[in-house]
Amino acid sequence: GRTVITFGTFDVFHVGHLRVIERAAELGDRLVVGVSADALNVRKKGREPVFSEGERLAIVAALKPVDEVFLEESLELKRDYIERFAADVLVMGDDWKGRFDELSDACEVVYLPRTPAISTTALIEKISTI
Ligand code: C2G
Repeated sequence: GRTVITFGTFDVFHVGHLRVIERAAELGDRLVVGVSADALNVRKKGREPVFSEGERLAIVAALKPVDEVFLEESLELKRDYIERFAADVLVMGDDWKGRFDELSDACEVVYLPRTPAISTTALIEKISTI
């Protein structure tokens, strides 16, 4: 069977996250999802996610299209994760377009279009102005 791997923070889980996971799952037989660690988010975005890594892992693991989850500790470890899970396809949203092309010797690399007009940042803003 074909194993698909994808990565994300999936903070304040929303329908854009759901859609990319559903579309990733359709590209293979088994979907593995790397959920980025709290420390990785602090390094990358300068703030803690709203939901902890344990909470975000639990939410993503409970989704029907998801077969396995793990904690993504570093953006630089994609090649190791691809090997560890024997992934045939890496899927990322097209906000990452081109960024992982150097991994195409290890597996197929696919960028899917983002769901328009929804983001964690916009949700936080919307909620905070209610
Ligand atoms: N996404 C989407 N549509 C949206 C919002 C997000 O398709 N409206 C997708 C993103 O393109 C990504 C996934 O949902 O593929 C997770 O998004 P984020 O949680 O923002 O993930 P990010 O912090 O970009 O991931 O190795 C990558 C890291 O884990 C970072």
